[in-house]
Amino acid sequence: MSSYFSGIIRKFVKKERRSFIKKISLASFASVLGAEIVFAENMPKGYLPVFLEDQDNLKSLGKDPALKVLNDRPWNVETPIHLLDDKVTPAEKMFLRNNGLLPEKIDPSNWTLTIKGESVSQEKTYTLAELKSKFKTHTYQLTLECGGNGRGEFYPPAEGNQWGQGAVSCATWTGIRVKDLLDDVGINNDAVYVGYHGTDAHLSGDPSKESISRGIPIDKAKQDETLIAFQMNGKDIPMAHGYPLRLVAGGFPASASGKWINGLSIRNKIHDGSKMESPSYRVPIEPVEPGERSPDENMRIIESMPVKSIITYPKSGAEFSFGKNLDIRGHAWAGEEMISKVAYSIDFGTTWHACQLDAPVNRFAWQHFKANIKFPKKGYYEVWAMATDDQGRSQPMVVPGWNPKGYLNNACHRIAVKVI
Ligand SMILES: Nc1nc2c(c(=O)[nH]1)N[C@H]1C(S)=C(S)[C@@H](COP(=O)(O)O)O[C@H]1N2
Ligand SMILES: [Mo]
Repeated sequence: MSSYFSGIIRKFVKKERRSFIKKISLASFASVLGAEIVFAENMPKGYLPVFLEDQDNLKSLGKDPALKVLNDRPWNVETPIHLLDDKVTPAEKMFLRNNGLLPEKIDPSNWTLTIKGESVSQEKTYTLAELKSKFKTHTYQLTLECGGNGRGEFYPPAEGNQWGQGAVSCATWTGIRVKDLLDDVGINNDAVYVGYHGTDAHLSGDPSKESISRGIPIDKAKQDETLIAFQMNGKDIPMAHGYPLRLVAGGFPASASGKWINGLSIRNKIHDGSKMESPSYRVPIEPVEPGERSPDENMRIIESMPVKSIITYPKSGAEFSFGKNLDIRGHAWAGEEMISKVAYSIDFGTTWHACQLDAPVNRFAWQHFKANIKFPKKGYYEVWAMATDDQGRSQPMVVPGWNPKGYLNNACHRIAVKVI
C-alpha cells in the first residue's frame, strides 16, 4: 500500500475514536471555518476537515493554533514570526522539530540517565531524583535555532522541511551543568565529544535504530551554560520539548540539544550516532554550485550558528496612518557570539539606521532591538533588519550560499508595511 493511502487510512482510524466530531453539523464546521465548505456533499461521513484536524492536534501538543504544521509524522511545527515577539519564548509558541515519533509513555519515577562511552572509566547511571538533588541547578535563557531554519528560501529547493524563519526559540532552561556531571562520573583525557541518546522511536518503528543521536564537542559540553535541563520557563519541560530531561547547548544548531535523553556517550572520537553522518547538519567548506552535492570530506559539522535577526513587531503587512511614527522591535542572535549592532532600512537596503540594542540576559541568549521609524510619505515600504556580530560579520541581504541540505540561511528579515 502506498504511504499516501496508508496515511489517509491512519487518519480515518484516528477519527473513528472521536465520535463526537461526527455529531457536529456541517453548518457548525462552516461557522468555525468562516466560510462555506464547497463540495461538502462529497465529504465522507465522519470526515474531519484538515483545517480542524491541525487545530485539534496543535491543541493536544500544547501549541497555539496559529502555529503552522509542516508535517505530522514526524511533528514539525513552525512559529509565525510575529508570534515570536515575547522576550522569553512561551511553550505554546515554541517551534517543534522532530526526527522521530514522540515518546508515548514517560514515567519520571523510573527515568534514568546513563553516562557511558570509550572515555569514561566506568559507566554510571543516575535517577532523575539523584540528578536534581546531587548537583547545583542553574538557569539560563538559551537560543535554539534549527540548522534548517529558513530552508524554504533556497533555490533550487533543498530537501527537508521547507521552514520559513520561525524555527527559533529562546526559552529559559533550568538544570544541572554537564561539566558537573562529567566531573562526578570522571572522564578520561582523551574525551573529545559527547553524544546524546533519546527515547523517541525511529520513524520506521525499528527499535534498534535511533531517530537522532547527535552531540557536541567536549569543550562545548564543559561550558557553564550547557545543561542537562529538567525545567523550561520555570516548569517541567513540556512533553513535546523533551520531558523529563533535555541536553541544552545554546548557540549551536538546536539539533545538538537532545530531547528525552536517557544516555550520554563520552567519546574519544567525533560521535557517530544517527544524523551525525554527512550531509546531515553539515555544510560545504567551499561554496558549491546550486543543486550540486559536495564530497563528504568537504563538509563540516555546523557548530556556532550565524548572525541573524527577526522583526517580531509589527506583523508583516501592517497598515498604519501617515504622520505617525512606527515602532518596530525584534531579536538578534549570533550563535556563540554577541550582537554588536542592528540596523534597519526602509529603502531596500540603500541606507541603514541604527536600532537601539539591549545586552543579552546571559551568553547565548538573543538580544532585543527596537527603532522608531518615520516614513516620508504614504505608500508601500519594506522594513529590513540587519544584525552584525562582535566579529564584524553582518547578515547578507540575500540568501547566502546554497548547500545540499539548506542550512544556515541568515538573510536579512524583511516585513511589508503600508502607510495610508
Ligand atoms: N531526541 C530528539 N532530540 C531532538 C530532536 C529529535 O528529533 N529527537 N530534534 C532536534 C532538532 S533537529 C531540533 S531543531 C530541536 C528542536 O527542538 P524543539 O522541538 O524543542 O523546538 O530538537 C533537537 N533534539
Ligand atoms: Mo533541527
